[in-house]
Amino acid sequence: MNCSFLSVLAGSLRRFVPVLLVVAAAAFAAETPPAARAANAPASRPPNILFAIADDWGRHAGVYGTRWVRTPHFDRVARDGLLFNQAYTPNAKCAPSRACILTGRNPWQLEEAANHIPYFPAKFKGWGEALVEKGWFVGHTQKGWAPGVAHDANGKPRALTGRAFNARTAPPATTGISPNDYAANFDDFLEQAPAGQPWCFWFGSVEPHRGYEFGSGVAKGGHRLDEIDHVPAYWPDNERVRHDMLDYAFEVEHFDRHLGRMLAALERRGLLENTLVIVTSDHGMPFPRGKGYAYEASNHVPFAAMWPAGIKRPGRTVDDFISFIDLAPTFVDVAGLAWADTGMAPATGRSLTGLFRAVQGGRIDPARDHVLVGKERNDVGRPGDGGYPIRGIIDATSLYLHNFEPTRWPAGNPETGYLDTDAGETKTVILAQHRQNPADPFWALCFGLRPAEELYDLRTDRDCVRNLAAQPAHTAARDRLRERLFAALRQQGDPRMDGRGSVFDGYLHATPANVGFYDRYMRGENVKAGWVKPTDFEPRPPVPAPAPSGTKPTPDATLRTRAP
Ligand SMILES: [Ca+2]
Repeated sequence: MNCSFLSVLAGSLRRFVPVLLVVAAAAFAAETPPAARAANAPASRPPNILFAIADDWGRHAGVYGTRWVRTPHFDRVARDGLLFNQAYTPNAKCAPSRACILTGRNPWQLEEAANHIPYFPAKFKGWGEALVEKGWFVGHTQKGWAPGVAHDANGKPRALTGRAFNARTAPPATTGISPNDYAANFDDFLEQAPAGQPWCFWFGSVEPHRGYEFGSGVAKGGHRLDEIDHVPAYWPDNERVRHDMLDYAFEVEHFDRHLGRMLAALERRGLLENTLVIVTSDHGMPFPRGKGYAYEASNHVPFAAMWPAGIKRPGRTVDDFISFIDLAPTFVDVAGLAWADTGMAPATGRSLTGLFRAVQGGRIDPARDHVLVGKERNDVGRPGDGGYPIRGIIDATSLYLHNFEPTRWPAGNPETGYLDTDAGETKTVILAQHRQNPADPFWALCFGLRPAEELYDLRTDRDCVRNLAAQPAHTAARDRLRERLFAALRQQGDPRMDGRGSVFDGYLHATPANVGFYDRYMRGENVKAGWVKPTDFEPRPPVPAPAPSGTKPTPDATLRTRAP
């Protein structure tokens, strides 16, 4: 055997072995049930877990190419771990998004917890509770699962994300930023973590949730209005909107700075090597047509994972589609637990550990080629506390949405201030423009009625403003996506698929003062909504503006009867 043969052989192996490992990892992830996976988990000590979740942070980070939001610490987690390009929450609102994270189930599989501000059903255990039962030290700072009420079957408050660590405060940089000194509270948590016991900490910032201090991004963050390279096509591009975006950026940077301090604390204590750090956000930015809707800007989230002892070949970028329902199986998996022993309802998501152990980037597991999204009632503000039910599917080329009640207002009724969209400068600008010019296209894009079906080409239309669903050239693609979506929903027991969809509207909102908001307001009662401005309320229902080009309502009555 000569040297040249050896080097050829070695070269062949180098090319071939990664392929084998990838195929093995994909097959492992796709076919191995959770119980068997736990048996295969490394025998060594499970990692600690730091789960950092921002509130309303869209997919804006330096490592994604965003110039106007600076996130050196998120970028570091991605660089020293994995950057996920296609991570989605199933539902772009705080409480349902976090319910999916905790349970591994989609919103339509969570009864009341599909809604925002619900009574979280006692029957659905989360991984935070499961880890405590298995001897983990679990804590959180600020926002865990929220907002809503979570009691056990005996009416006792549940600790879905462990003990609260909120004692430390620091003067905030703006009036919109929390005084919680998140990183100092993490230090307290680490001080109290018993030696030899695995721990899990949930860092739930309330940034960049609104409100913002107007102009703070420029005045205090050192940003410039011309840093923004793209104002989404559904907002007017003017100084007020750009300020609003930079004020959001400044709050993202606050979250990122605390993340940096937490990483430094782990390094100081020699804990970084065997800690799984996952950094993400519950959903997209709190602007019109972002949070609370079901577009790219709503559900597509930043996501990076670092774990020096457990992630192979750090620095990879993963293009597989992953969903928040994959997080619960991941945490149970790395903890070395069998799902069946956790007492949690069956998960729909799948552990990400196969991707951690893979060796290449890009597309890894062929089965991870799409995600499902869907919502029911977010905020109140429609007759009878009705929601705006949507289901959707996203793959590498398309986003398809099915709107089950297209006669309802997607962001909530105009007369009650579009309650699904938090108050803010961009909302104020768009509503003011519309009052001056009823044909203003931005109002129609953000607050106007939607057709029953929407289809967007994500390769050319990331802003999702050119609806192709009614165009003859795209009906085959539309029908194929609808069938794939509905087949998956039927398999997952979605009440929308068998005529029981209205059950979600009937679940009681957990803030008694807001129950029946729309009907009480219209009867003349002085009902308050602290998250919008009095000027957001329209004096009378606007006449719906003509649908923007390509978004004509689908005149397909059979569709509605097929999909109750
Ligand atoms: Ca949120």
